[in-house]
Amino acid sequence: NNDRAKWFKEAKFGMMVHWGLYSILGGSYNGHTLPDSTLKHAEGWYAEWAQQRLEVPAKEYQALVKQFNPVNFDADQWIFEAKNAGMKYFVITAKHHDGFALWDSKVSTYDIGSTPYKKDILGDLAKACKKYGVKLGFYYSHCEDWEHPGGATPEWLPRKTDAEFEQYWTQKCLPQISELIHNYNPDLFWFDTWGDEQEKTFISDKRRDQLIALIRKESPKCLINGRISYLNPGDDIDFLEMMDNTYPEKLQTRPWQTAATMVNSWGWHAKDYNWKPANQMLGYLIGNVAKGGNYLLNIGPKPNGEIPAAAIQRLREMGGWLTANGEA
Ligand code: JFZ
Repeated sequence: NNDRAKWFKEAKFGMMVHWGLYSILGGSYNGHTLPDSTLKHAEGWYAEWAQQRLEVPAKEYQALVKQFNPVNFDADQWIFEAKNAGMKYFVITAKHHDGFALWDSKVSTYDIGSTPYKKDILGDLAKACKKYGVKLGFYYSHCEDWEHPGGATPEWLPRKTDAEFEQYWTQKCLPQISELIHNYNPDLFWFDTWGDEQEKTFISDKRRDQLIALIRKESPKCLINGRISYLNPGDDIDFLEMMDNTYPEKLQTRPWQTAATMVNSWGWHAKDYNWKPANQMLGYLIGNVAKGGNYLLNIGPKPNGEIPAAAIQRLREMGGWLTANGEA
């Protein structure tokens, strides 16, 4: 369906947000900070991987729900900054690999309803998106889930059986996708796989098509990204996803985008000072747009709900340039 993706092709520039329990840790745990070569798996900067890479015991990690209290969260301000930067869509981690649901989920207590905050974060964001004319998307980790006993885990941990994964799939993944559609009517789902061994079997063509069919039935307008099955996205997805921070040289035939970071990490990392200058990121945006693609630029808000000042500054610099050049 070419019509469905029309807005996406015209949108060019979007905001991604990684925000969840990992934001509380900010890339550090128990005296270790990512990356840390003294730990076996603490490679890379991705703070949203802290539970696994910094070896946080599951019980202790999951107890972070009692600390998630973003009192300074202001949905209107977030979406205002996105709009002001020239962004036309917004994609937030409804559920990342840790399995925590950023909304009040009926099928899991590992959710916003168990936090002291409790408020309807995704509802407030949906409202603000409507107000500013910004499309709403949800990142949902459909393969990895480190809370459900059947969800996929990193390759160095014991592998779940297919029957166990099926439990996760039918008890948590599919019902939560339905919930997100019915509660918030999103314009897009951003699924995440990267072609590892588990994806090949857990996200079989059959499960991929089952998930696509569910979304098509419940929300015909909703876009689905190619990373629903990195190795085998099939013909029914709406756009391709490049590798993270990767900018293709060639023109693509299908709509596509690059998701990218302002620093090294996606989730908030208090010691990741590797900010890319605004003009460098404008270069990536322009390069992608010249080849018919989009640029989905990520922000990692702090646990209290604030967008880091360095990110705000860059958003405003980019928006200022786009406005001055008649592009926003
Ligand atoms: C995944 C996640 O593991 C990560 O935490 C973040 O959410 C990012 C946007 O997506 O990481 C990936 C996925 C795919 C590739 C690299 C990192 N890839 O294909 O190169």
